This record gives sequence, structure tokens and C-alpha cells, in this order.
Amino acid sequence: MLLLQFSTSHYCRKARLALGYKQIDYEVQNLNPGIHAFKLKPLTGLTTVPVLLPQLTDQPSAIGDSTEIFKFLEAYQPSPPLFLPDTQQQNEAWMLEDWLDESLGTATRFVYYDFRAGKGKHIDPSISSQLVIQVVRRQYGINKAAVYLAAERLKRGLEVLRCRWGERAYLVGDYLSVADLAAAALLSPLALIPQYRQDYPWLFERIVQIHQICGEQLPPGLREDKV
Ligand SMILES: N[C@@H](CCC(=O)N[C@@H](CS)C(=O)NCC(=O)O)C(=O)O
Repeated sequence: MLLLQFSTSHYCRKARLALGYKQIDYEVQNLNPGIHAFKLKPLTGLTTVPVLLPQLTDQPSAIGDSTEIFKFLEAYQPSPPLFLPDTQQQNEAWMLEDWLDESLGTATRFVYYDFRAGKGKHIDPSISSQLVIQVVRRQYGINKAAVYLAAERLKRGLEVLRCRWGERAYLVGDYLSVADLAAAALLSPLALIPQYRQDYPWLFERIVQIHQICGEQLPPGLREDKV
């Protein structure tokens, strides 16, 4: 299988966590932001990564969107399961996964790119990196007012997650689910922001644990080399 990705995308990390959890061999191809759309649009009709190319007979040629990749991987290789045995709990896990994708994942993007352009500029002050950050800020309309709202949304969301993850190992039920993988990936960029590290230590403990379960390299900020 081949995963088309941006190396720094938290949605691509989400797909890699699932591939790792399922212990599926795959390769990655890092696309260049800007020209990625020319490659992706004919494959999926979308311009976003991740896109998984199964490269298998009798399987779809391309799967776009991290949630669709979860569904494909579960059907392709049911063990170890990513879906919960109880239907009601699985529905709850999907609801959290969708909320993380559509709300907290995008709020994280706003807060993260705002940090990288301001107080976190020292992480990579190179012209090329700062240019990418500015392009992303413009593409998503990341400005002061929007960042404030995103930070407030994250605060409320993290309180919801604390009530679950703070008390027990998994967000829903007794097993790892799509909700845990989504949270571990989509909140991982916050690991580079000192204020979040200070305020939510339990969050980063869980993110590390889930990456270890999935055999995925830790995100920047949580690696030993601190990169
Ligand atoms: N809902 C999508 C979101 C993916 C997404 O937002 N990907 C971003 C990178 S983090 C992207 O490809 N942006 C480029 C674009 O929109 O053209 C998923 O879960 O796969």
C-alpha cells in the first residue's frame, strides 16, 4: 500500500496510526503542498491528503479522507479490531471521531499555525518554513479572531476529553477505537506549544501511549530529540 501524504499533516498521522495498529506494511509518498491537488483530484475528486492507494487487485484504487481509510482498513484486515464490538459504543466512537475531525482537528490547526508564526517561530525560522506557514494561514483564514475562537473551542473540547481519558484508558468502552486514534493524531501538534504541555499533561501521556501501541514515531515535541 502507498500513503500519499504531507509529512507534517496531523490527518495523515491519523491514517498512519491505523496502518500501524493493523501492522500493515506500507510506503509513504510525501507530496509538495501547492501542486498536490494536480495529483490528488483525478484520484479521489478531493484535494486533501491522506490518500491511500491499496495497490491490490479487487480493491479500490484510491481512498481519500482519513475516516474512509479507517473504514477500508477495518474491512480489509479486521484483526486487530479498530471497531468496538458493541454497536452503540461504536456509534459513540464515530461521533467523537467526527467531532475530532471537523472541530478539534481544525481548531488545532489554527492554534498551531498561529503559534508557529509567532512565539514558536524559533522552531523553524527558515524562509521556506515561514512561507508555508503564511500560505496555510491564508488558505484557512487563520487570523487573530479566528484563533481566539479556535482556542476557546479547544478548551471546551479538552475538558470533554479529560473527563474520559483522564479517568480511563480509552475514550469509549474498554478497547482502543477510532476515537482514540483521531484524538491522538489530531491533537498532537499541540505538543510543541509549552502552554498546552503545562496545562494538559494527561493529554500528552495518552498521545504517547497510543503512538506506542500503533508503533508510530512520536510527534515533534514528544520525541527524545525534541524535534
Ligand atoms: N477530513 C479530511 C481532512 C484532511 C485535511 O484537511 N488535509 C489537509 C492537510 S492537514 C490538506 O490536504 N490540505 C490541502 C488542501 O486542502 O488542498 C481527512 O480526514 O482526511
